[in-house]
Amino acid sequence: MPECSVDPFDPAFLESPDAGHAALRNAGPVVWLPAYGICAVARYAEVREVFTRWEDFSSARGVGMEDFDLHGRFRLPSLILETDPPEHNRARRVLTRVLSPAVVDTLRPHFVAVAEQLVDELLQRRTIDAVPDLAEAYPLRVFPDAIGMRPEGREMLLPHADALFNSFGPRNQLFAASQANARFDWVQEQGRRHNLSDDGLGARVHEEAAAAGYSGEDAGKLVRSLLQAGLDTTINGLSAAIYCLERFPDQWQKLRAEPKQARRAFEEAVRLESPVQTFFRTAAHDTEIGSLPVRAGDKVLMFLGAANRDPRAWSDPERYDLVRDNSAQLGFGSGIHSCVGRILSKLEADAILQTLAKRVKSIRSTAEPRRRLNNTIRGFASLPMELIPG
Ligand code: QZP
Repeated sequence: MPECSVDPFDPAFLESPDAGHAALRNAGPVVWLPAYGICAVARYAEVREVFTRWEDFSSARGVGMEDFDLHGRFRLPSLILETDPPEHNRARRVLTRVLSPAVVDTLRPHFVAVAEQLVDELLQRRTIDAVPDLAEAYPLRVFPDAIGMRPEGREMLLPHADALFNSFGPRNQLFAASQANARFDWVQEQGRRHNLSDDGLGARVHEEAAAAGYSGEDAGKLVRSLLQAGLDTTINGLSAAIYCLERFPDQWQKLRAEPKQARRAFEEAVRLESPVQTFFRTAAHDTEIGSLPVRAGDKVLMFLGAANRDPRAWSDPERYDLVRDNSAQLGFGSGIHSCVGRILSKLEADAILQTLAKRVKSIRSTAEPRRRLNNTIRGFASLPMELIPG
C-alpha cells in the first residue's frame, strides 16, 4: 500500500488542509499513514465505498482512532453512532420516526420567528462576529428548546461537543487541552425523561423508544446522541455558509434574488467546507480497497472534506456554486449511518439564511476569519462582518 507522510491532525494541516488532502488523494485509492499505523481514504469513490460497505468496515469498534476492542470504550457508548446492524437499525428507526418531516414541520413557524428576531437584532448592531452572534446564537436559541432541555447548564454543550469531537482523533494537544470540558455524565443526565419537557423532541424519543422496547435508560442515551451530534455540527455548517456567501458575492446575489435557495446555499457550504472532516471505521476482517489489501482490525480514516473536493468527482471543486448538483456529497456521511438529523439542521439553515437573504443587502468581512481547530470539526472561532440592511 502506498504510504503518505502527512499528519492530518497536526495544527498546520488542520488550519489549511487542501495541499495535504491533494497529497492523500494522489498517493493512491487507499494509503498507509505510518505516523499512526492506520489506513486512509481521501478520494470520493473510496470514501463513499467505505461508508457503503458497512459489513466490511465496522462502526462498533469506535468511529475514532482508538479501537474499542483494544483500548476500551473511551466515550459512553452511543446506541446509534458506534454500533452495527441490527442494533444500529433499531436505534436509527426510533430517531427517524422522531425527526420525521411532519414533526419537523411543526417546528418551522417558531424557528422562523426566532430567526427574524435575531436578524433584526444583528441589523441594529451592523458590526457583528458571525460565529458567536449568528452561527452559534441561532441554534442555541432554537435547538435546546426544541429538544425540551432544562435551561441550566446549556453553556456546557459547546465545550463538551468540542471535547467529544477532539476525542475521535489521536491523543494530541488539542485532545488534552479540551478534555477538562467533557461532560459525558451531565449530557447523559439531560437525556433522562424527567429532565425533558413534555412537548419537545426528547420526550418524543422516549415515547418512540419505549414503543420499540428500549428501557428508559437507553431512551435517554438516544436523546444524548441528539444533544451531542446536533449543535456543533449545525453551528459549523452555518459558519461555513456565511463564510462562503461572503467570499462569493455572485452567489450571495443569487440567494438574495431567490431566498428559497437557502437550503442549497447550506448544503453547498457543507460540501465545500465539510464541517465534519473525518471519521474512522475498523476493518471487520481481511478485505480490500481498490484491490489493495486491508487487514482485519485496521483502522480506516475517511476524509470527507477531501472527497467533497476531489477533482475526480467534482468539476471546479473549489467553487461555491448554488446551482451545482451536490446531492451526492459526503458532508452528511452516506449509507446506513448518514446524518439522521440533517432534516433539523436544514430547517435551521433554511430559516436563518432565508431571513438573512430577505433583510440583509450585503455582508462584508471586516477582519480576517479565525479558524477554531479540532481533530474532527472544521470551523471558525471568529468571522467579523458588517451587515447592511436592505
Ligand atoms: C456525534 C452520538 C458527525 C457525527 C458523527 C456526530 C455525532 C453523531 C452521533 C453521536 C455523536 O450518537 O452520540
